[in-house]
Formats: sequence, C-alpha cells, structure tokens
Amino acid sequence: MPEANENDHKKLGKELDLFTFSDTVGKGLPLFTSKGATIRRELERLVVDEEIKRGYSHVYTPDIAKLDLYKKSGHYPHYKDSMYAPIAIDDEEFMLRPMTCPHHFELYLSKPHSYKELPIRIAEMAKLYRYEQSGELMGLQRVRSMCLSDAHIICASEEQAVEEAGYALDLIEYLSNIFGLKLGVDYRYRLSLGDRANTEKYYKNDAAWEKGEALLRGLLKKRVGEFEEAKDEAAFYGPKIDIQMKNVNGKEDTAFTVQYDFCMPDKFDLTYIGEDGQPHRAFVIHRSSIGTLERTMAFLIEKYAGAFPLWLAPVQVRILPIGEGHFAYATEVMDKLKTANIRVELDISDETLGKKIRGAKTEKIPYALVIGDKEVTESKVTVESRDPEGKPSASNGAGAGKSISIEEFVDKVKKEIQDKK
Ligand code: TSB
Ligand code: ZN
Repeated sequence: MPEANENDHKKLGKELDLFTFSDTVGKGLPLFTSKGATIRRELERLVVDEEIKRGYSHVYTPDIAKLDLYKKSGHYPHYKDSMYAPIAIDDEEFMLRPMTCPHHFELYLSKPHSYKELPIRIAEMAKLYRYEQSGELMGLQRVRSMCLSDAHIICASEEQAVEEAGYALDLIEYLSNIFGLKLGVDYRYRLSLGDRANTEKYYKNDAAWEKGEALLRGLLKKRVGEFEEAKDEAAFYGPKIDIQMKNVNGKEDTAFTVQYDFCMPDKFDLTYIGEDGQPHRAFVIHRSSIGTLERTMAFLIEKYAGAFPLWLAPVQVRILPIGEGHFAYATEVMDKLKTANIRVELDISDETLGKKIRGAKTEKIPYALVIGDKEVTESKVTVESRDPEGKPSASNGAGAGKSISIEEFVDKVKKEIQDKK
C-alpha cells in the first residue's frame, strides 16, 4: 500500500535507517537501529536528567510480575484485554506488565513513610507490553512493546495531588517547548472522563469520579482556558488530562498524560504516617513526561520531517575529504570531534565532492566539513550546513559556508548541542 504522506514516520524511518520490524520477532515489536537508538538515548537522557532536577527518584523494577499483583491492582480484570496471556512457571502465573503502577506501589510499601517525605515522585523509564489489536498497530505510534517515561507521585492530600499534577504539566510544557511544539498548533489539552454506567471498564465509585474530574477540570481551567472534554476516555482508575497530537495523516493520539487516581491507594493500602502519628490514606498522580519513547519518536520524526535538531541528530557531522590525499587530516579532524563527544562520520567514498555534499543533505546530516588542499595547509575546515543559505540556522549555525579552525567549529557545535536549538 502506498504511504499517504512523504513525511510519514514509517517511510522516513526506513529511509533514514532508524528502526525496523521483523515478522519473525513479532508484530508491533520494534527493532531500533544504532541511529534510532541514538535518538532514543538522547530523549531518555534529557528526560531523566530533567526529572532528577525536579525532585523525581528514578528506579528500576522488573518487566514481569505475578498475576496476583495485577489482580490486586485491578488491571486484571479491568485491563485484561490489553495484556499478554499469563506465563506459567513453577506452578505460578506471571504477566508481562502493561503498566508500571503496581510495581511502584509495592516499592513504596517496602518501608513506612512520614508525611515529611511526601510527595514522593517514583519515576522509571519503564518497558511495558500491551496486546494491541493487530489492525491498530501503526509503526512506532502504536506498538506492543514500549518504553514509558513513567512516574507515580504519592501525595499526602488532594491539594498536594492537584499541585503535583500542575508541576507535571509544567514539565510537559517545558519539554514540548524544547521540541518546538506549540499549544493549539501541535498539541491540545483533553480532559478524559469516565463513564459511570460502564462498571466493567471503570472502577466503581461515583463520588470519587465526580471529585477527581472536578479537580482536573479546575486545574485545566486555571492553566489553559480552552480544552476539550471527552467522555469514556479515562483510565480505569481515574480521570486524565491528556495532551493530544496528530500525525501527518491526521490520526490523533495521546502523546503525554497526567492522571488522578482515587482507586489504587485503597487497593494497595497506600498510607503515610501523619503529624498525629497515625496512618493516613495517600493520594496518587500517574504521569508520563515525554510519553513513550516510541510514540514520541513517531511524532518527532514527522514534525522535523527527519531533519532532527543538532542535539538529536544520529549523525551530527560528516567529514568529506575531497581526495585520498586528504584522508589523514580528515581522520585527525574526526578524532578531535569524537573526543568532544560529537557524533561524526567520515565519507571515504570515490564520489565527487558535489555528490558527497548532496548525500549528506539527503541524509539530513546537520553539518558537513569539506577538506581539501586549502583546509590541510591552513589547518581549517569548510562548513556546509544542510539548511539552505539565508535560513537562520545556516547563518547562525556553526560557521556554515565558512572556513574555520577545528577548535572554533567544535566550540560552536558543542554550544549549539547544549542549547538544544
Ligand atoms: C502514566 N499508568 C499510567 C502511567 O503511570 C499509564 O500507563 N497510562 S496510559 O495507559 O495512558 O499510557 C501512558 C501513555 O503511553 C499514553 O498516554 C500513550 O502516550 C502511550 N501509549 C499507550 N499505548 C501505547 C502504544 N500501544 N504504543 C505507543 N505508546 C503507547
Ligand atoms: Zn501508572
């Protein structure tokens, strides 16, 4: 079937060699190439560093757990249809996890907590497995194995929970801004509500649903004014604020989410010791910051049409020696860039310089460095940018079109990477 759009992430993913799928591995289970893994790693580093700055504790918990855990949480039966079948081992049944929440709650329960410690923000880049319908699978946008930038925030009061939901939205907006995503243009807010009549899908507690929905509505009204309300789009344990994005073909999905949970604290008996020395019921916020790395990559590949900003580009610089006589100096330049942690490649093909430059642009590599006699004699490099002359990134970039010293080029590139332009 022909792709509907030339910026479709599935098409660009193949052309730019970012990820692939194999029928032998299984439907909806992506394999990231080295280039795709580089983008994924940069996203992960960005979010983990930022979350630690904002008071999150990053943890690791297993991808699999006993079926009993998901019975306790209510994922089984409420979320059963989206889970892989149980695995029998030594007379016990285990499940690949579709969500991280119960793992984080068990971690919280491993010791007592005082009100002074709260809120506790337990975060993880969590590998999750969901049995999505095969007809719904769509490149990286909807997969069966994914990595969620997940967190569960254990709070001492409703007020604290709403405040934390607000901080989670601050983080989401901060990250969206780095990606150049604009509210109203690239994304919009949706208040995702439950359905009191559907007790099979949603945990039954009408009063708690009313309250949770009113709290999130109030928060959104204060922050954005305009937003959509959607019935029957909540999590089984509570209402959500979803940040919705559309792909290049117009298909909308939730990119990021902040959820209010009034159900799991009871199921897991999540408590803290209050000022009065007595145990009190905790409140929980579930949230993702940059969503799943898979879905977010799908949106970003399309948003940038494959031309990633320098900090995300799998190859940041390609060195183009004009002839064999320039290989030694080109290798010296490459080593200096590598030492500075710049992702660099050397083009030693027999092609003409024009073709090498066009090749670097087609592959959307931000910078190419031309090296000929003049550059070797003067100990310089001539910088070619993938952006057309006159575009701000070309004129403000790392000396595009100019001959500069390696040191000057390295300094400029490092600054541009750091600024995440
Ligand atoms: C935020 N327990 C919460 C968590 O703490 C949770 O898992 N919420 S979720 O079910 O809404 O999933 C979180 C996010 O994962 C979604 O908002 C969406 O951005 C992403 N996601 C869900 N399913 C898929 C999928 N099949 N492929 C890619 N990303 C997905
Ligand atoms: Zn959760």
